[in-house]
Amino acid sequence: MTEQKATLGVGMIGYAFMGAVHSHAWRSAHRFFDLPLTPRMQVVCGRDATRVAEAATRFGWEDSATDWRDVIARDDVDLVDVCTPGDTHAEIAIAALEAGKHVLCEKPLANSVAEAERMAAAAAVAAERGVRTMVGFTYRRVPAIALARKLVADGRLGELHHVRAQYLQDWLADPEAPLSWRLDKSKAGSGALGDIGAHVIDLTQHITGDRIQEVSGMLETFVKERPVAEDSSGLSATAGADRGPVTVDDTALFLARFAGGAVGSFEATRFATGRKNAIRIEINGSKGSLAFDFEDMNVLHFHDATLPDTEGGFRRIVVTEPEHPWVGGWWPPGHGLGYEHGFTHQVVDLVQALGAGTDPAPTFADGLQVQRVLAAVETSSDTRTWQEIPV
Ligand code: SOE
Repeated sequence: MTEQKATLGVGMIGYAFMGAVHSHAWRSAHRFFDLPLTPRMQVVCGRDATRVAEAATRFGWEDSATDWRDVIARDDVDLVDVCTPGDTHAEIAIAALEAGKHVLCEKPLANSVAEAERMAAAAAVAAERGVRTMVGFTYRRVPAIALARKLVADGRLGELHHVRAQYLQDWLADPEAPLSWRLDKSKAGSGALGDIGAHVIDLTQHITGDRIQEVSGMLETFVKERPVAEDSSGLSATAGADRGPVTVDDTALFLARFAGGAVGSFEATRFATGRKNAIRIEINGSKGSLAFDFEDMNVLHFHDATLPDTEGGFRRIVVTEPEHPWVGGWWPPGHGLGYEHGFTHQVVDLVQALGAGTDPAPTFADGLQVQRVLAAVETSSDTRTWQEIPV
């Protein structure tokens, strides 16, 4: 008779793309990894009662709700998973923490530094009561990224000189692609900068173990207005109009100095025609370099500069051995993982931290630091000046 494990009641707010992939993670984590608590998918919440009930059935949630306050009030919910647009992260997460619920919040943490500061403060108070928080920077949980971080930590790259990071998508390159909440500053806070730039800011700091100290940025909006989609309720577009303004950046580029001395170049765009979800990172150090592209996510390229040039060049490491982080829970070597596995690994690490009574990473404080970098890039672009990141 297997021991009956304690359960972790989960309530998820939002059921679109992030809701779908988070649902997959809540369904799969304890079926492939030994966890101290068994997640129980109690309730999913969304504004449209019919559509959220359909989502509950489709994604495996026991119940559905239309008001996130009802989710937070439930005794069978121990953790609230915030999968909504950024304009609601602060209100929902802070209320959930104050109600004693653990919180997993999608990235970026908030739409402003002020909101992120309030969330981090609430998280610090909640942690004193054993209530934990995590921000959903899931690309940290790609095995090849974990290997990259280990190579740097083990000194295999030596002194770091260059950090080169791009996040390239092209789903907005069509000027007739309709307005969505990701193009509305009041909902998303920023465009490519916060949506995907946040990922490469977190990733490069995670891999290097270093922090960005100052930035010089440039934001650009290529397409200033777009067609209004049918379900564009609440967006900035004038009610009844057939076109509305794009109020965020289409692309963000910035230079960075890391505290440890490395220099960085960053690019985040949703107009890189032909690039679908290309997170490209290359780090050059005195003893070696590494290179990664999410569009080939099971591979890490490593150049050992301590070898003679006749034996040099980048080696292609297929990161699918059971000894690589999280891989042992899945398939034999060479079978590969996908986008959704990072979300399952996120749940695995979150639940293991909850079981151990420790703070999951990245914390809300980490999310606040990323928010400060985002804000510094925006200020730099507006003022054409270098901006320091307040510690
Ligand atoms: C859209 O750019 C998006 O869905 C991001 O919001 C996600 O964080 C990223 O994982 C995939 O692309």
